[in-house]
Amino acid sequence: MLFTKAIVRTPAKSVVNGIDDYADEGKPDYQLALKEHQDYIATLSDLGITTTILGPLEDYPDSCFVEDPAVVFDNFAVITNPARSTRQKERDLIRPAIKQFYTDYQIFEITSPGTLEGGDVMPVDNNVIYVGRSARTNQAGIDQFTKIAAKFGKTVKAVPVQKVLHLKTGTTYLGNNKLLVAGEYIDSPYFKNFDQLKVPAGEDYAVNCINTGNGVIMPAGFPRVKKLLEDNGFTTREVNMSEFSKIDGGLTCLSLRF
Ligand code: CIR
Repeated sequence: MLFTKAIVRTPAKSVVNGIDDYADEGKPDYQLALKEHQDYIATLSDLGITTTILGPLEDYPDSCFVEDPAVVFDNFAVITNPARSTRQKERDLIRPAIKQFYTDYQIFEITSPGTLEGGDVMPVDNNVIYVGRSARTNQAGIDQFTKIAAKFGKTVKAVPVQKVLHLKTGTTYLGNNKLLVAGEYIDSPYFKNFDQLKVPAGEDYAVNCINTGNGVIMPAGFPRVKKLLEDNGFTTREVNMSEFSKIDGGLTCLSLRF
């Protein structure tokens, strides 16, 4: 197992108004989003992960994407500073959940003018963390995060994010030096030392998946990525993500995992 615990937040009815900067697939259906979210939790639980479920927040349409307002590690957590005004307060609303698992001495914060969202943070092995410099995460945020991570012996490497929302919208670390890459990260010099598993064009959305160590959770409906993962020795579990993908949400954004 690569992690044993997860925190998720039930989508609110307002999820239909989540930020949609990229997808252009219409608005999500709330009931179906709820069903997909329940299936997501059931899949985590089937794979042996203990999940804490937080209540919906009607005033915050994107608050089910708990990966963005915090970043969690074994021995410390960072409350981030989401860039978009409608998501800013999520940092205060995730804090009580983080406090259930970490002492005050283990909790750090990104503050303005720094912005950083968890979707841009991709830990790999050997205490290295890649952080995307994106529309949501700025250099000041990366600098603050770098100092916090250094206290715990971790090195940050910044990577530009040009065509997608977050770094992890374009790449997922699977462990054992294997990196699933799509779009702008295929053959990227930033990741030249990894064994790249290249996502075929047209299936980019499925690059965002979760290796639990006990099976890879991936979005349903991407047969070529499923085969790529299985050919590389991973077992896969599919979850429907149709409604979250309409508001630029991927599988990882729906949980904090530690
Ligand atoms: C947003 O634009 O902030 C949300 N609609 C989607 C957030 C996705 N989060 C992630 O990839 N970590």
